[in-house]
Amino acid sequence: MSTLQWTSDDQRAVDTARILAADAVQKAGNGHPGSAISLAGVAYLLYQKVMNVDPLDDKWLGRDRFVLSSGHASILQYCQLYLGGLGLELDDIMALRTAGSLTPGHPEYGHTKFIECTTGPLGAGVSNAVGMAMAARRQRHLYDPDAAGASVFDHFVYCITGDGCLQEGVASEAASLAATQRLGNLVLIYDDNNITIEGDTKIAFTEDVLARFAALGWHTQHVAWRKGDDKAGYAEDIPALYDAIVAAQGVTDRPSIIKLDTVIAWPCPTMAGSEKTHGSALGAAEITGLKAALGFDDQPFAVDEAMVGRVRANLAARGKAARAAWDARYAAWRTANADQAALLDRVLAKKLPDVVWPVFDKDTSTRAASGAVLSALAPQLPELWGGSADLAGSNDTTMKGEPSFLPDDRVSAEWPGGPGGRTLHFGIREHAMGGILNGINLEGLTKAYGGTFFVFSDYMRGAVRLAALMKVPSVFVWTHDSIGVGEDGPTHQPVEHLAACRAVPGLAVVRPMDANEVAVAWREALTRGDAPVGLILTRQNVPTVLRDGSDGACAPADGLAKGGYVLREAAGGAPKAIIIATGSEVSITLAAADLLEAQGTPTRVVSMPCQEWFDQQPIEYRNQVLPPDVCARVSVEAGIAMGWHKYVGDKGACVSLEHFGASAPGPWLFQQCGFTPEHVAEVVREVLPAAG
Ligand SMILES: Cc1ncc(C[n+]2csc(CCOP(=O)(O)OP(=O)(O)O)c2C)c(N)n1
Ligand SMILES: [Mg+2]
Repeated sequence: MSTLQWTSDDQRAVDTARILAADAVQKAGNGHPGSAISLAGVAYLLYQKVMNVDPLDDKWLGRDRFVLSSGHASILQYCQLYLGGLGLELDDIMALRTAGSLTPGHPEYGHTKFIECTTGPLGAGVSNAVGMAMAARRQRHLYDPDAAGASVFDHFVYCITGDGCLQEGVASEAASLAATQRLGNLVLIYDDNNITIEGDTKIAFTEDVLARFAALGWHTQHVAWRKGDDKAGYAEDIPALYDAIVAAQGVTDRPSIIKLDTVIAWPCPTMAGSEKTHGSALGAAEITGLKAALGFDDQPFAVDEAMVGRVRANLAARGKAARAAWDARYAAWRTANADQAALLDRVLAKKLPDVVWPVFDKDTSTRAASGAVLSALAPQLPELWGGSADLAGSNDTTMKGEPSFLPDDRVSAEWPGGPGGRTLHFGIREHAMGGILNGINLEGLTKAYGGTFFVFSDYMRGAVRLAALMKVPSVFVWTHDSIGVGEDGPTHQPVEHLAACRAVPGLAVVRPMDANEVAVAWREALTRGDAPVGLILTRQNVPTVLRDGSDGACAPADGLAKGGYVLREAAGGAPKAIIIATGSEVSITLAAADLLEAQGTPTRVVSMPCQEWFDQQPIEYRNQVLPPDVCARVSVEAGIAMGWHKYVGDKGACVSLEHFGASAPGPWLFQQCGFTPEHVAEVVREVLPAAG
């Protein structure tokens, strides 16, 4: 027998959520009412009976997390935020999908309170939820290492997905890793309604989803509200679902999936089960029928406010009790764990301690420098953790000597560790890695980075874009950043990737020129905290330039923080030409400037590791670095020129790479493709006459 208490108010609230979904979409003239109507009971059950939620504090550390991976059904979540008194009112529901409303077409993190994650690109939410579940485990081990039994840092992550999410590769990638990681705090509810936009899923999706998840290593349950294809026998058995959720909570060595067979838009009188309800308003007649079936007046937004008040009061009381119990445990935890409490306060304040940053004087690849920085940070920033998509050695993402984040039975001789470890192993799953990093960083009590070859940033682009949209400070470590990769050839040599990444609004693309710029790049990535950062690093060694203030030395690497800076001034201080370069091309550019200087052309070299940060500087600074009257400007970057013209101007030129690379030694390719001091100097000489 289920222990679920379910009153007539509960049922009325669920039915209210259904008619609100129908009315809101009808008023907007567009939207996704179907699964919002049929899943109203599921969402209500989670918010009102299952999850720990404090309506007074959307940032409560003890809260359970909810991710609506089927983001198109945003009105499903908005109705629960309204019914629960979680920051939305009826006016917000009425303003669905209108400009400036708190109820945009898909849930947006940072815009609407109690939305934990921006969703909409199908499958991504599953990877975010997996990341949150991983973060919860590490947070517990980091902040409450001695916890025996429950910790204040424990919480569950609940995720609703549909057919769409589970067709997407990213969900499978993440689900596979979730099982390997034995994420007992993750519960996925799969709305198996056999419907996507093109209709019956049998045309494209015929696998046994539960068998797949069982094979991955998940705990699986099946709750059949629909009996086969028979809509007539449909029974929305909320207690059965509740019991399955309770059972899922009890399974702590594996993530849980509950396959819930539903009929989309049930109980609409004629359209239930139809794909037409997925993404269009139902029409007045159908809504009249729905309201009649549910016993509502035939008026838009006919809400029983007294009932809503009681439902809100229930959730408030439940939240208050949960909060009070948690607050007492939290206070005890703070007393018993003063160091961890200080760490938590610092991390919540988004501050770094006084970090000792490494200083480099030997030539090295920028990826190796990044690895050295991470190892230096390991003891200083306990909140920092990360790993790679099976390229740890290549990406230099491992902090030396740190344990792996693995269940006890998954550690290997090569990778010792445990459930509270620090080195992440994403496997070869770049897209899921991106989503998981976002999920971890959304949880907010640790900072996570992840690496792969830069060329495979394509595979994770969806997650990178969502990180930028959410302003989540994930750090993407992308090594092997150009034709300098060499013999692996064009499949592994990024060409258009710098431009492609710079095209993502809000993503900072940082390509340091040497080891000391790498250290500053990490400092900036970890201190800014309001946007994702891609660190673009070389495979091959590059010179570590002298910055000791001596004659002819380069400027301090701190200039990287401004995105671009005068690395070496022209002799005499009045440049006739400016060469702007990034990463491994900067040292070539310095040599080119030497040639030009020797021939009597005073040449300034600008290191521009991050266009985005440079563009944020005041115009006075930008004009100092790139004086408008010096028009002989050349950019040098081993990638397509797209994006450089705004810096070099009409009279300038770009030394770039407009075609794929080839399988050959990196130095040979640099030579062949014109990335030599001689060629760069020649291009500068070509632009000099026209530039005046
Ligand atoms: C990555 C991605 N591809 C395509 C879409 C467009 N799209 C939105 S919903 C949807 C169908 C989703 O079906 P399902 O998850 O079963 O939702 P239901 O119709 O049952 O509500 C599609 C293709 C998307 N949002 N994201
Ligand atoms: Mg569906």
